[in-house]
Amino acid sequence: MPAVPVDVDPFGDEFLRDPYAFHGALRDAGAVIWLPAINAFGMARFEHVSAALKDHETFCSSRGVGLADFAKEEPFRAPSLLLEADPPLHDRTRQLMNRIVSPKALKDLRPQWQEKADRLVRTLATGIEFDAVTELAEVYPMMVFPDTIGLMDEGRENLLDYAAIVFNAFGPRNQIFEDGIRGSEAAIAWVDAACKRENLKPGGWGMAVFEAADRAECSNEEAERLVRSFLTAGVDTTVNGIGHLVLALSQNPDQFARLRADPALAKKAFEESLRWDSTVQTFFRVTTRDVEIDGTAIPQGAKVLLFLAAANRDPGHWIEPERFDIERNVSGHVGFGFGIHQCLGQMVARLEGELVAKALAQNVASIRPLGEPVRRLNNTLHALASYRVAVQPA
Ligand code: OVV
Repeated sequence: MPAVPVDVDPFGDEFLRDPYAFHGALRDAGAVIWLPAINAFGMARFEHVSAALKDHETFCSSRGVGLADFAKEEPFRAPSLLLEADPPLHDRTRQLMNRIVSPKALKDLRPQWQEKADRLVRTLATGIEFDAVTELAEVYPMMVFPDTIGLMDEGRENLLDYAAIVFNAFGPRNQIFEDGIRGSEAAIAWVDAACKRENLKPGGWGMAVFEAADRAECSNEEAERLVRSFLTAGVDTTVNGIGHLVLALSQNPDQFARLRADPALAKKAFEESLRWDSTVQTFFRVTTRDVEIDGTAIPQGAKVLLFLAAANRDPGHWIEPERFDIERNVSGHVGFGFGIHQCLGQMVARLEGELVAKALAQNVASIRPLGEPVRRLNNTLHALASYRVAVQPA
């Protein structure tokens, strides 16, 4: 059976502005769909998205996890040694990085990160209103993450621009990509410099990668590129994760009341916000062989777009998936992916999200939307530009 064609452009403005309006049609069309707009296959049901993520031998990453097929096209930048790699390379680099982003490292960071979240949220709560994106979601990760890596102080504001460019580059070379890339040479040059050993502070996660290189766990060139992974994946993701956490809590006062009554639900609240609105909406894989999914053939060497966010709201898997419910069991959600590539920084993101949720629960009596969020269109991220909320301090 051939894949059912679905005539929507998953990187068009209309789709990116409200992807959730289109996901139902994608899931309903079939287990495997054909997307003529981008000449690629797609999967949007939970069962098949999570199965593909788990089967990295059939659905590989080394030919790129964006639309560009590295077997046929020049990558936008030197491929990531984690995200755009398969075993055995991936397993070596991932092991090295896992030792740095360890439970112990996160445990040590918690007290300082908690104090920073508390102070920021308490200050914001004393006003009548604030912008949950520009004054909270974009601020908090920048208060904690660059220092943890040990980044140079000058020019850190380039991180958000750089990440937006790279996440756009996973899609086609559309207007969104072109608009982002214009005038971006400085941000790219800054990131290249920031990844170098001589520009990293001692004691940070960046220098720790070079110390692994000194132990011959990787080359110095590989170390630079692994540090680049921290810089690319570590900021815009948590910015928008936290943004959508606040969006969800403010639009669902009953859930915020539950959280206020039991701040220990903070961790679950952030996890549910990631299921409910998944920051990384999509990633591609490439088939390493002819494969049949639910009776539909996908040939070897095909790009397959995995709709993570659609899987996370699949009514075939979740009860009332549109409902934001912080007490829901969200285990198995694919907001951080699944399998060997599952987010390296998930503990970092969870810690940031939990601490912001907890700070809101303890310091804010009410938080309500002042209108709709303003979106920033990105080919991969569900991103926010601005979201004003009214607050009362606790
Ligand atoms: C998950 C992710 C997104 C973007 C870049 C990277 C990883 C990387 O490894 O560079």
